[in-house]
Amino acid sequence: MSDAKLLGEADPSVLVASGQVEAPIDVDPAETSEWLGSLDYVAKSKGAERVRYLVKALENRARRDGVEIPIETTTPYVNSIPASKQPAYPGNRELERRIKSIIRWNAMAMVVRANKKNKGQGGHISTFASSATLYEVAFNHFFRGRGESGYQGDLVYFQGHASPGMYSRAFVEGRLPIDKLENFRRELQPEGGLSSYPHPWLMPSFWEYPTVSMGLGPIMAIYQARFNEYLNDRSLKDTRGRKVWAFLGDGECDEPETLGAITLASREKLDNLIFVVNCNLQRLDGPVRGNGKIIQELEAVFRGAGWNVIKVIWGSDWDALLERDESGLLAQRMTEVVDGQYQKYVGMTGSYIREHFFGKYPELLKLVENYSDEKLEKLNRGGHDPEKVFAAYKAAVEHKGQPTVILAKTIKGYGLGEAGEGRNIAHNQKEMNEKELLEFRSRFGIPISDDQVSNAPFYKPPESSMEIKYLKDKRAALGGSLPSRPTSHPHTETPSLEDYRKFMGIQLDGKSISTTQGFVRLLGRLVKDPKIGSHIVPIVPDESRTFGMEGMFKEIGIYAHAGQLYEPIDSGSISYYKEAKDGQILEEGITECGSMSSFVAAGTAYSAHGINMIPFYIYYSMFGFQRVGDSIWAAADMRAKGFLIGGTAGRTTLNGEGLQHQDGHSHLNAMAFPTVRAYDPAWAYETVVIVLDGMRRLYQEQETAIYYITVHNEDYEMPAMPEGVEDGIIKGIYKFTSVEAPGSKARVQLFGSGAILQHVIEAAKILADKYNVSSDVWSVTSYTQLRRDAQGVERWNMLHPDQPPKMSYIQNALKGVTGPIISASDNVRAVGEQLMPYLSQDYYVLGCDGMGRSETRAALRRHFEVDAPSVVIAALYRLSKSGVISGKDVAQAIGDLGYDPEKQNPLFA
Ligand SMILES: Cc1ncc(C[n+]2csc(CCOP(=O)(O)OP(=O)(O)O)c2C)c(N)n1
Ligand SMILES: [Mg+2]
Repeated sequence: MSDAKLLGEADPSVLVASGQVEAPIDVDPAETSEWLGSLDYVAKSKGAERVRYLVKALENRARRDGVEIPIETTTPYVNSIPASKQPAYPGNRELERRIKSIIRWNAMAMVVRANKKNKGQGGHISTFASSATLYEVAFNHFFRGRGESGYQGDLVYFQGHASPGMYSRAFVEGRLPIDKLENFRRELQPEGGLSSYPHPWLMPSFWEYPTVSMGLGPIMAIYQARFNEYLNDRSLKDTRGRKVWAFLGDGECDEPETLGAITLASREKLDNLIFVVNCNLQRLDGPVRGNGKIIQELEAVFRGAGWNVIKVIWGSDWDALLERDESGLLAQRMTEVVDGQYQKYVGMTGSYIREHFFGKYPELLKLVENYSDEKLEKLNRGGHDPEKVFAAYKAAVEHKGQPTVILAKTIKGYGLGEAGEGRNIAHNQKEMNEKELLEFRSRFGIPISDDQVSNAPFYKPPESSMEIKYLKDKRAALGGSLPSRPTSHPHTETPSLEDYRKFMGIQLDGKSISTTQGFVRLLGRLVKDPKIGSHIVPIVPDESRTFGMEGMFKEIGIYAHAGQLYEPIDSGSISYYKEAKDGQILEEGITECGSMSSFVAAGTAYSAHGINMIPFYIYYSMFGFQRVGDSIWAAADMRAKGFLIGGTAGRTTLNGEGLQHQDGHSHLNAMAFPTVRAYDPAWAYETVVIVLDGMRRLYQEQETAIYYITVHNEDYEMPAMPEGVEDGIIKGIYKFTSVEAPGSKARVQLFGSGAILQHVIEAAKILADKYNVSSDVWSVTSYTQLRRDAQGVERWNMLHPDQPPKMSYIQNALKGVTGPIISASDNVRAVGEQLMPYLSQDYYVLGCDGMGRSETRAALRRHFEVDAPSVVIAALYRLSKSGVISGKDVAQAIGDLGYDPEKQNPLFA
């Protein structure tokens, strides 16, 4: 056996990469035994603390003498909690096993039945099959429900693909009727159905956290746990004792979002957070780490990040073997075998396991000489052993000062046998033949007869049964069932526009500022508002100074659970970097995905905690919808409410930063998000109106929406708000001004948005002064809102052809106006073109299609053809189409305005 390459099965470089370190070879066992004997003596006589001290002292001495000692981030491939430290199991193991088997059966039946009825309906059997014990132990002993208030208990992020298991439990608990289970993935059926995955949008009284876009669940859970601390530290809600659990897959850990924020959790000492990683060693296509060990790799990553790591690898069947493993050879063998090989052992005979696993070393063969092949085949994994899982959860919930990750080893498709247990194809398994169903039924002891089994009928024990009584008692004792989401909304009185008139008069009207500054002044006022001030949550990813928000640092402080442990370098300045335990600003550092997760936590505080928190997430608009669009989609699914503020917006207005910063398409992205109401205001008062109206709708009227408002960083004079424009601002358009040309020969309608409205106003003057054309100038605050309204009206008219047609807001606004319409904005043309089908007038749109670049604003606006002369040319051109002006006159104007007709098309420039 003492082959020099004792650990020879895996390539050493792979072992290092996966956090495994090769064991050195013992060249002097007698000497080793002497040292170990001394250590044993100290351990016995003086305890663990002394042992730690001595080992550290030895290590330090060796390092001083130049001995390189590798830093090990992993422990041997055995359970973190040895059998000797395992607490007694408090539940009825037999009853719990029966309940779990029933839940397993119904979860499987739901998918099999759905696919029998409609081939290809989809669904997942194998994920829950592997994680059933992980969930059931938590349901019976740990997860706390919402309690009497409806807003207590734990916050649980269920792994998306395990949804059938959660539905199945809810069915057995009597929370979901059988009709719903029959309609798994058939959500448009009259009786209603069940959504494929956790979607609060589709099942608002059931699901709380959408997790199926992998990676987003874990990062949202981290920020949720931190937000709970924020609420507590700011004395807004007592969240102590509420745990956040995130269940995820081992394959899911390859998503950058999954692990990307784990250091935040340890830095903030989030001991209210528990990750449970179901390490079934497989993802969709095959092994997660065929040539390595995912559990060891994750242990190293989480340990390095400062987490408490609990490995649950081996079931109780292995305890006796490990106890007799005097030489440590079994632990060594467990460590050296790679995951691809472990996957192979699943479903292999006991004799194969004896030969290939234990057979590597004669000592190990001897260890199992009294074990039958059948017994070897049944040696279970830790994640399927309730006692091991219970021990891990108990340690996790009691752990202080660190978040905990539980790495539980399981088998994908556990119990499916031939139908996919541990097979590479397991993930996509959704059908089972009669033989497989029979085996499954018998293995888990479900009382369904042989002739019934092929239909995979649902099974629920009678209400009077021990199983149902036990399961209900357990949940009642833990505060009720979950998942569960309240559908009523708390009510918050919000300020009115009247309350803000004075503020607008003093701080905005007539000031030469940008809409960004206008917004920041508004935010400064809002955080002091007596009605809602303390509920505002400003969130920034290291961009406060970009937006001129640093003045708020001192005023309301940056949230830091630890307070401020240093004297800030700028402590003398009025806007010094003030961190405080009750700080209000969430300064997230450079992480849009993290900031978005905070937005989600704050924006759903109404359903998670029963209080309205009002998030304002302010960021570079370019790094929003296109960068974290999936997180925004999750926010919409979660029915989050709040305000996204896309700062430094406008492809030509953010001029110096160049191509990767200049956003002209976030409004294009935003239009596809049904709950997002997107605005591109030109004037500071428009922002005030949108925000105040939005707050009223969200927190007073209980609407569900996310407001997206782009703000620009160009200074210009902000006019006072004209009379009677509030409704137009909110609906998306209002007439800002008209310019009459003396002896006018024609009239045009000019639409402008954001910073480009100034150029539209200038164009109106040029048209009047030089070309005798009068115009009406409109501020379009939201093409998307106008389009949605018009589309709804059009649809109604189509479906009610025999009734008088309705008019859309835009049609009404433009009733009686004459002349072609020219639209210009700092966005791609498609944003303005949304209105094309709904306008009877001639409509022509200018915009910023193409890559941005660094230049002056003037040069960029000419380049993209949205400056005043561009608007004038477009207006004259459209007038020429109706014969009011000749083509020759337009050509003349192009020359007069210093325009190069052969200039490059900006789209490809
Ligand atoms: C962002 C994202 N990419 C891809 C998928 C498709 N997908 C669903 S499950 C899955 C494999 C999951 O493997 P793992 O995380 O190990 O979970 P398991 O089912 O094994 O517990 C994949 C690729 C997804 N849901 N989300
Ligand atoms: Mg997996």
